[in-house]
Amino acid sequence: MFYARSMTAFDRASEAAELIASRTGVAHHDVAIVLGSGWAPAAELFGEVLTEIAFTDIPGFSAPGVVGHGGSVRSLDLGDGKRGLVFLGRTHFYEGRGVEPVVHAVRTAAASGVKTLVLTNACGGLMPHWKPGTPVLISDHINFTGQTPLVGAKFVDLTNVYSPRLRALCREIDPTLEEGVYVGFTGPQYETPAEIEMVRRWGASLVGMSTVLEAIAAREAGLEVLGVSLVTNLAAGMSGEPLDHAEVLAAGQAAAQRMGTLLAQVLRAV
Ligand code: 8IG
Repeated sequence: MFYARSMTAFDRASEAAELIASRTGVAHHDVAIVLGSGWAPAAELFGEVLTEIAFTDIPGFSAPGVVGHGGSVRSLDLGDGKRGLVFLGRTHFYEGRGVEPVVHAVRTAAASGVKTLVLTNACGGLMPHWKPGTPVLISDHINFTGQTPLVGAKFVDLTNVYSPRLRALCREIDPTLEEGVYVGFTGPQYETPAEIEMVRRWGASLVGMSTVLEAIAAREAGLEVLGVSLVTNLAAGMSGEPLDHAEVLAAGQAAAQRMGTLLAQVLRAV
């Protein structure tokens, strides 16, 4: 008797990787980057786009629901025969579809042969000198979502989630880059000033609504991870102004050149 095994999240990622392989004509990609809101202008500097595929064409992906979040995958020529995947936009946990869609791009990248993953995001900053438009390397995270992409007894080590090697490489390229601990909230509401004071005492300096679940899924898959945050606003209660999504997009525009050149060099060096 044959019993059909039901499809797992990893099977769905393999299907997505097959679609990407057939559309791009290459079986493997080497490095992938997930672009958060505000980062799209930087993508123009990464390299020649050979293929662009809408998320709606790829199994398991869906069109992003937020203005300023893209919605496609690009295959890039990085030179020396190296190929990169750029995910323009991501699924957030606050969209209400659970954790699997949030980490699907990461698992698709892993199923595409990728060994190095760059996760970018826009976030709030707790350091007063981090003006909107400041890129910051993620040194570590606090997963405050109450969620995990792992199912079953998978005891994934998270001692060095954000690769010390890749962070050192970034600081060689740009010695002025600072680092911070990122706290992942589910959102979609921003924090209260009391919540910001709480995470400040925990040692956090970046607050956002993405990245942590993707980083965990990436470590489960054995990928080397770099995390870069674009600080687009001071965290709640620090500026005297309410938080606003439009300033996120404006800060991305202003910082695109700096972030684009940094990441273009990183993608070639890894
Ligand atoms: I952009 O201040 C952006 N995303 N949680 N807090 C959280 N997410 C953010 C913030 C912020 N700014």
